[in-house]
Parts: sequence; structure tokens; C-alpha cells
Amino acid sequence: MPPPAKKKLTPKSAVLVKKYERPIRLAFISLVAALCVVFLLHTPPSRGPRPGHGPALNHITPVDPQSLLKPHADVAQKVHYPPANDRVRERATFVTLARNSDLWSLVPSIRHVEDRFNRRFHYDWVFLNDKPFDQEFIRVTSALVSGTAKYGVIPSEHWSVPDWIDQDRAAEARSQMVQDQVIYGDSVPYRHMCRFESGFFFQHELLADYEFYWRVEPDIRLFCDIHYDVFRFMKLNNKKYGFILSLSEYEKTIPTLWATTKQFMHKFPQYVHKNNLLDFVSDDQGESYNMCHFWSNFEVGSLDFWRGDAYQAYFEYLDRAGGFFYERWGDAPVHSIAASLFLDKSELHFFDGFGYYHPDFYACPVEEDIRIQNQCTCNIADDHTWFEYYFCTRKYFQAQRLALPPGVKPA
Ligand SMILES: Nc1nc2c(ncn2[C@@H]2O[C@H](COP(=O)(O)OP(=O)(O)OP(=O)(O)O)[C@@H](O)[C@H]2O)c(=O)[nH]1
Ligand SMILES: [Mg+2]
Repeated sequence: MPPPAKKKLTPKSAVLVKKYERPIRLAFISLVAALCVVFLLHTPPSRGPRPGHGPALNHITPVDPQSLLKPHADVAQKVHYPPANDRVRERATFVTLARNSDLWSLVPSIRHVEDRFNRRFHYDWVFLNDKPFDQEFIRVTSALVSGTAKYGVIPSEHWSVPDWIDQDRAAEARSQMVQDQVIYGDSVPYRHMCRFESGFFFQHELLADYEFYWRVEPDIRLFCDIHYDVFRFMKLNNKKYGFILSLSEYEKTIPTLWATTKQFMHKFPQYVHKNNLLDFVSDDQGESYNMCHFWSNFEVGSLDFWRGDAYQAYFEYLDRAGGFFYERWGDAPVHSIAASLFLDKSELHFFDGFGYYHPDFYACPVEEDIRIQNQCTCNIADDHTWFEYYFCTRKYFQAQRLALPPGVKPA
């Protein structure tokens, strides 16, 4: 007879667990919840402002522009920052002329402008090129821009030698400039670039809907936070042209630019503003050009000014004279002379507090409290703004009859 099957004995503890299954589960959940509460209560609070230092300005939370300390230059220029909670946006865009090969020197420029300004305001960005942008350029740049990025090709008539130019004479002029060691003296594309930036960028169809632009170039840096809407600022203060650095032009690139300008002024005196800033560009009431110009790799300006009658007539006159090809007229002196002659001097603006670099020069705000407030990362020792030799911002202050900022020694 087979032995009886052994009855499986359940241990007493297992019986008890089975019996009290629900209360045990409840007790376990309560214990975990209690531990969570204890953990949360004992986590140290996030670090607040250190005593005596005030709260650091948060980069994203909007700062009331009215609460900002103004650089001396803004007080002297009697400008106002846009009011808090001003929801009005301007028809404005960044604009960059670039080749596909400029991509990796442009990327840090965009990142700086976005980090310091545009990630709060999300303005559009128009990229222009004489050839179609490639897919990598479009992918990388559009990923960085917080507004809408737009890509345009320049019409060939805005990037070619016009038929009234004597090509042999232009080629001879280029060889002479090579002998004279003029930078970009032999370059035809550089001349197209200067002519395009002087006379055509604001006519591109992608810019048609905008009133203001901010020019950005490869290899630039923006060192400080900008907490107010710069385009709104332009509108509210009735500004038409803003710059950061100003310096001297190489005379060999523009031998006849001033003579041509004087002919223009003689022919069209109606375009010269009665309250102009001639003293910025001339030290002898217009007899000669002193080579001072706003450094146009940074510009915030009114597109409508360039599209207006005075500038249109001026550019047409210069273009017919041929100096973009027979010499190497730059858009910087052309824009600067036009802004100084055709605008009311109150419509020009020197931007302070931004911190800027384009090879090879720096602008770093001279006042330390501004550098601290705007969390600037520039070293004041690098600043070129107030140099007496070669740079022209002192002359601008003189022409506008503005007192120099504290810390800037009179010449
Ligand atoms: N599409 C296109 N863009 C150009 C060309 N040449 C220059 N650019 C752009 O025009 C602007 C001015 O050119 P740059 O080479 O920076 O001229 P620059 O600032 O006078 O000289 P650098 O001191 O070399 O910077 C930049 O935004 C360039 O990317 C060109 O042939 N084609
Ligand atoms: Mg450049």
C-alpha cells in the first residue's frame, strides 16, 4: 500500500501574513509616504540671494526696464526704456549676410545674440546670400534662432558689376590696391558685399515687412544682458540709426568718396538735414572727411531711412560715380556719412551697456555698476571705445555735445 500523500504544512507566519495582508500593505504605503514627507522637509531650500548682493537678474523672467540702472550715455542722450509689460512688438528682424562657408563663425554670433537678448523677445532673423543656402546652414541656424528664421537669395542685379562700370579700369584699380597693400584690395566679392550692404539689403523682399533691423556678422560677441526691447526702444525714442563702436576708415579705400558726397550735397541741398551731425564726419565744416565712421558690422537701424528719398538719391549718385568698383568704398563710411548728414542728430544713438566684439576690437561698458547689472563677461581692460587715437566715439560725444561718462578721461 502506497504511503499516504504528505500534507503540505503552511508555516504559521505565512498564515498570519495572509490574514493581515491588507493592513500590512496599508502600513507599508503609509511608511513610504511618511519617509517622503520627512525627506522633503529636510531638503535644504535653494540658495537665495546672498545678503547684501540683491537678487541676481534672472535671464528669462522679464525685468522691468524702468528698474534698470542706465549707463551715463543713456542719461546724457535722454533716452527712455520701454515701459514694463509693454506688449507692443515692432516690425523688426535681425539680418545677416553670409556665405555657406561662414556657418561655423556665425553660429557663436547667433548664440550670443539669442542668449543675451533675443531669447526674451523672439524677433525674426533674415539670412541673405548671393548663392542658395545649403541644408546644413539652414538646419543649424534655424535651430538656434528663437524667432522665425528666413533664408533669401540676393537678386543678381544687386550682386554684379553694373553696365556703366569700365571693367578694365576697375581691374587696374584693384591691382594698384594690391601694390598699395590695401586689405581686400583685390577682392571683387568684397566689393559686391560693400555695395549690397550700402544700397540693397533693405530692398530684399524678405525685409519688405519690417521697419527696423539689427545687423549681425560672423565672429561677433555680445557680452552683456540686454533687458529691454531694443527695437521698441528705437521706435519710442524716435531713433533711426544706432551703433556701438566707431573708428577711422583706411583713406586708400575711399579717395574720392567725400568729393563725390560734396557734389551730391551741392546738387541736392534739400536732403541735408538742418540739424545734422556733420561735425562727426568733418572737422572743418564739411571741407574734408575726417574718416570717422560707425562700425557697421553692428547696426540697429530704420529700414525706412535707407528706403527714403534722401538715401536713395545719395546711393544712386555714389553708385553711378563708380567708387564701389574703382575704389573700395565700404558700407560703413557710406552709411555713416548718410546718417550724419540726412538725419536729425537726435535720431542717432550710441548704444552703451551691451558689450560687443568684432575682430579686432572690443566695446566693454566703462561703468562697473552697469557691467555688474548686465552680467557682462568682458574685461574693461580690452575696451577700445574711448581710445583717443583711431577711434571716434569721443568725437561723436563732442559733436552731440554730450559729457563723457564718468571714468573716461577728457583728451
Ligand atoms: N553671401 C556672401 N556674404 C559675404 C561675402 N563676403 C562677405 N560676406 C558677408 O558680409 C559680411 C561682411 O563681410 P566680412 O568678411 O565680415 O567683412 P569685414 O567685417 O569688413 O571684414 P572682417 O574683418 O574680415 O570681418 C559678413 O556678414 C560676411 O559673412 C560673399 O562673398 N558672399
Ligand atoms: Mg566682419
